[in-house]
Amino acid sequence: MLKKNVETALNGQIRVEAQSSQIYLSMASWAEVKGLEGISQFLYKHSDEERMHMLKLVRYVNERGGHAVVSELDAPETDFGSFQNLFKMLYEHEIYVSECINDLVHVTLEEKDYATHNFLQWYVAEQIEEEALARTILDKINLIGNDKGGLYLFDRDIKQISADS
Ligand code: OFO
Repeated sequence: MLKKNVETALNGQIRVEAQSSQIYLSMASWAEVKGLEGISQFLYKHSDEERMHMLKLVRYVNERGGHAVVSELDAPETDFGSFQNLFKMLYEHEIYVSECINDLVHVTLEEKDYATHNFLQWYVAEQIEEEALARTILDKINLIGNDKGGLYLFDRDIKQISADS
């Protein structure tokens, strides 16, 4: 049975993952409208992955005798300015998510809930990967600068990244 504190913290993370999914969906839609096909494909997939992260938490909370709560979300932005800015926002958002996961892990240690602590290790590992991927993307973006041909290749590359992952 989950302790109340842990259940509340997990429900908070359910909201964070749901919000992440919405933000990336909005980014995907923006990129699609701008004709950035590869980028939008990558972001649609990323949005689905966040929903999967959310669902995994929902199932866990309920399985442990808690009640996973679906809460209201903030409307994400609809205009991301440039694809460079979009990926900067994505990276910053992933750092924020990692901090949320760390706080959550901290609660499980305080409450001596080692089962939940163990369950959360998957998220800890996932965040390492997501941050690394976002950093790689930002490095690529810095390399191409404002070169149009570079953007074409980047869009193609990122399509490949999303097909491989
Ligand atoms: Fe990209 O964040 Fe979920 O965990």
